[in-house]
Amino acid sequence: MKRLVTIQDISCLGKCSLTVALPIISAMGIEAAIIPTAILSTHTQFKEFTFRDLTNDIPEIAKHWKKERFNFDAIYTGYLGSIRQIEILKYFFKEFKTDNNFIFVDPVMGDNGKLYSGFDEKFALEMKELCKNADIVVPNITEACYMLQRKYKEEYTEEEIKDLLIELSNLGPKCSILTGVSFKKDEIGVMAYDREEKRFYTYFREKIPVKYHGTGDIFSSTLVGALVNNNSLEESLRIAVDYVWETISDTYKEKKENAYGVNFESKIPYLISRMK
Ligand code: PXL
Repeated sequence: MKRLVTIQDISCLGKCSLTVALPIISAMGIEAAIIPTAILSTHTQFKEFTFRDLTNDIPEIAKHWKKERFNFDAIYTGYLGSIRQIEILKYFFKEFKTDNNFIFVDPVMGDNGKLYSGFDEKFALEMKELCKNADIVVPNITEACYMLQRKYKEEYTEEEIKDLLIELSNLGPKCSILTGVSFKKDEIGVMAYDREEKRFYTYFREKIPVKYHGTGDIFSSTLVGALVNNNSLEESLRIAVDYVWETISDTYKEKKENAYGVNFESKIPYLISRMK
């Protein structure tokens, strides 16, 4: 059985980070080892939340795993709570990267042109350093702009998105993927660049006029799972976009706004049907 490790927070309620990564990756038939970076009562989009930092546990866990000679088919990082965690993860990557696995960094920091509560520009530049050590990076446009110190805009041309993708992959990753890309009013999806093949990929679905929290984490968890299961980049992007679309569509039938999280659970049978 394939095994990956995912390193991100536990938001106890709110359907994001580890509470979506674990069920999705498991449903895809992959063992999910975890390193929780922090425990929060909810994610940070609620008015209040508790935050227990687990930074000091990470090196201890890594040390134990190294002693046991555990290895992983992928290393997937998401929401990180501090700059020190980024430093520790650079070390973790060196220790656990092999010729047969890949490092997948989702630089979770913000959306809609703004950073989430608790992050600043300095953190974004440190996250950029972590991305230099990745094989695949998956920012949304906001996160890409903060890392590349570009001004965020509401609309982009295809050439501008291609420029962002090339700049991201020139940091180091073989593959850069931008989420939340839209060139037409009624379509939204992803665009990716494979630096070695010098190829761009796009995949769009019809836009559902609502934004739910946690869909970025669902997208990344599904994408990393599809790649670990040996799907091509092109097919993995389709599986991840389609699954996210299904979850949004299902949620939209029952709640149109102020929704925290999507009905990803009811669409797990659909996700399984997409596995070979
Ligand atoms: O979904 C991204 C995410 C993950 N974890 C925490 C968050 C957020 C976004 O706000 O606050 C704790």
